[in-house]
Amino acid sequence: MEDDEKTAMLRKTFQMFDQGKQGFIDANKISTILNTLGQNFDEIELQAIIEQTDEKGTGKVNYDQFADIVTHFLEDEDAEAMLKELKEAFRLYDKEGNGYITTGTLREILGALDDKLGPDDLDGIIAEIDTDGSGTVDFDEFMEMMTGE
Ligand SMILES: [Ca+2]
Repeated sequence: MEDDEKTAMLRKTFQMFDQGKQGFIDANKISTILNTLGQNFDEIELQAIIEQTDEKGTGKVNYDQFADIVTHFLEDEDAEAMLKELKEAFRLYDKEGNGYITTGTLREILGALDDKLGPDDLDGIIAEIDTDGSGTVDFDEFMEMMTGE
């Protein structure tokens, strides 16, 4: 991610959570935000960084503090690289560029990956992956399948 993109994304996220437009958000919302961003983080490390940043222990952070905290975790290049790989893998299966993979295609992929899986096993796995039961797997569902998050 370019720095400009990163800043724009952080601003947007901050504004989304600063619903009262007060210029600060609750520090305890940051773990939810990191989850929303699909960012891996260590809860203890996060708390330590929040405490460092929110020196007075107000439980709130302004945008600059928020950006510092989140950027600390976004610097995890491994996670970024993984997301890129996942997107490429998804594109490979989503040959027509529909933005989803049908569960039929997924069934073929899983069957090819593990020939010990029977039809019932595949049904169970697919029901777990296609969490909204739409009969298609979008990128979010695909990512969940691949990362277990
Ligand atoms: Ca779905």
